[in-house]
Parts: sequence; C-alpha cells; structure tokens
Amino acid sequence: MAAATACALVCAAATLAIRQRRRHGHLPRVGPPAHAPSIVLEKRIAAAPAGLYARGDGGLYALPADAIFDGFEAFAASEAALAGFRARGYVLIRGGFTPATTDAARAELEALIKEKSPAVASVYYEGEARRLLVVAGHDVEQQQQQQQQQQNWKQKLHLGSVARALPDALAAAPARWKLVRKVMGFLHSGYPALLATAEQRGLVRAAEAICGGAVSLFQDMAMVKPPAGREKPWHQDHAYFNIALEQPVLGVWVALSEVTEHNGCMVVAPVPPSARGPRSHFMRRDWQICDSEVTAGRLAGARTPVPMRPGDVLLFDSLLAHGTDTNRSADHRWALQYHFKNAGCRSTADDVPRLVVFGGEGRGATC
Ligand SMILES: O=C(O)CCC(=O)C(=O)O
Repeated sequence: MAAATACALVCAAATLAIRQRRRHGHLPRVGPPAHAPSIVLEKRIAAAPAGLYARGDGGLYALPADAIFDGFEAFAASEAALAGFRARGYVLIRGGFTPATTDAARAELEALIKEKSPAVASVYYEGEARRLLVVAGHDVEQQQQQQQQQQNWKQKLHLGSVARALPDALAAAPARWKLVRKVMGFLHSGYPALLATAEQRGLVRAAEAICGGAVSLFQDMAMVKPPAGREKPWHQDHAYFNIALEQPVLGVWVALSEVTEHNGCMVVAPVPPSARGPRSHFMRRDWQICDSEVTAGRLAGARTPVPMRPGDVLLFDSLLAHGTDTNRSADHRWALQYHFKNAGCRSTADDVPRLVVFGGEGRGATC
C-alpha cells in the first residue's frame, strides 16, 4: 500500500512538471535517433486465411453513428464521447486534420522514404525487397537466414533481419521506396508538416482526456502500405509495449490517403471492456493473435472495417484487437500512427512481464 501511494505521488509530481512544461508549448516525445536508421527487411509471409478481415455478423457491427465525431472539437464538446470511447475502445474523428495539413504530410512522407539515409530510427521494407538482394550469384537472403538460426530467443522474436546500413543492392535500386512498409521515429527528420500532425492541439487534448492527464508521445510510425503490401495480422498494441496493463495507452491512426477495405483499412473488433483483456499472442506471420480466434468466436462476430478519408483519425485503446489486410489496389495506402501514454508513468526495458501476460506459448496456450 505504501509503495502504491509513493508511486502515485511520483506519477502526480511528474505529471505536474510536464503540465508546466506543456504550458510553454512542449510535448514530451521520443528524442532524435542516435545513429543512421536501422534497415529492417521483413520476412516474406504466407497469405492470411480467407475472410480474416471481412465484416463480422452481417454488418451488425457497422460503424455506429455515435462513434463518429466531426473534428476534435466535437469530440471534446460531447459529454458522452469519453464514455463511448471506453465502452467501444475506439472513436473515429472525421476531418481531424485539414486537407492542407494532410496533403503536406503525405508529400513529406513520400520525400522522406525516397531519401537514402533519412534521420529516422528505422525503415522497414516489405519481404519482397529481398529479391533485390540476390546479387551476382551471392544470396544475401540465405546468408541472413543462416545468421537468424544462430540467434537467441529475443533476437528471434524480431520480425525480420536488421542491418545497420542499406544493403548496396537496395541502395542502388531507385524504386526501392516502393517497397517501404513502415518508418519508425520520424519526428526529428526535418519535415515540419509531419511533425505538426503529432503536435496538433485537438489531438493532444483528446489524448490527455483519454490518458487522464498530461501525455507523452512515446512512439511515432508512418505506416505505408504499397500495392500488394503485406497484412498486419490481428493484435493488441499493448502486447508490443513494456507498460503496465493498467496504464491507459492511446493509439492514433491518421489516414493520409483514402483508405478502404480494398487497400488495407484498419479492421477493429470492438468488444465490451469486460471482454477486452490481454489476449495470447503467438509468433506466426507476426507477433499476433491466433487466426482461429478471429475467424470464429467473439472477435469474429465483432470485426468492423473502418474506411477513412484523408485527414480522418482513429483513436483506439491499446487493448482493442485490430489488423489490416494486404493492399489489393494499385496505389499506395498512406497513414501515420502515434502512441500516447500518461506522461507520469513509465515503460521499462524488461520484456519479461509483458511476455508473461501476452506470450501465448509461455502460458501453455495453443494456436
Ligand atoms: O497500418 C497498418 O497497416 C497497421 C498498423 C497497426 O495496426 C500497427 O502497427 O499496430
């Protein structure tokens, strides 16, 4: 009890200090990357089972009108908004960002992924990029697979192979940007319109309301899904964070282009808070919820695609199960994703408590 009180006092003091700094316009967020970006070559993954991202139960769970708000002001002004967010685990903010902001951010993102060494933490390439690495009879991919077999359990949890620099064959390919799937840690990359999306007042206020006080932005990612770009299997974001389960964590997904069921929109499975606890995750095509949990049972019935227009923003709870399908269109799907937590509370470097809660295999669960 004494320890809990001390923790509450420390969190409150930290929150107050951060609130004071925010009055001067400073939103705590991840620092600049300390080195050139890590280059992650994703694995090539098998196709998802048919229907994994289809609407559940004949449209029963189509987006309800009261989960949709016209702008952040409408969300802030509604008495019922927060209660609705907590009950469903998400809300959709239509037109959260203006067309001018959205267009500028998207143009900057496209410029960023064309750079050879942008000032970001990491750039992820689709597994398809591996075909560019078989150069002059020297199969880099096979070499990397051999290295992976010698890795320890923690390295094996990584979803692809990581290099410190762009492999020569990729650096020499002008169209390599077309295979970029994700960029992490772009806020210090010198692109003002991208940065502005993270600091938009309406967004930060909504995050503060949901996280119960001043917030810090602890993760920023650009989610680029090129034509044929891979699915992101079903998961709960909290399964990726070393943050105590009782801490509220807010996911923010911003559409920078038209996003549809055809090009890989977010598909969420809203269930009541009592059924929204941590789910077992398994290392399969990704660190993910077992497909069978989403093709049958409660999550299957609740599957709800969330098509969005450029500038729309999805706010979602880190325990809301969600995923995105392969991009079956001929065009890129562009999006940003942020995560906020209460600024007074910390994440740790220790993966073990998280794996105890979310790790299916360790808990003896099967998939
Ligand atoms: O943008 C996507 O395709 C999926 C994003 C997502 O759910 C995640 O990275 O947690």
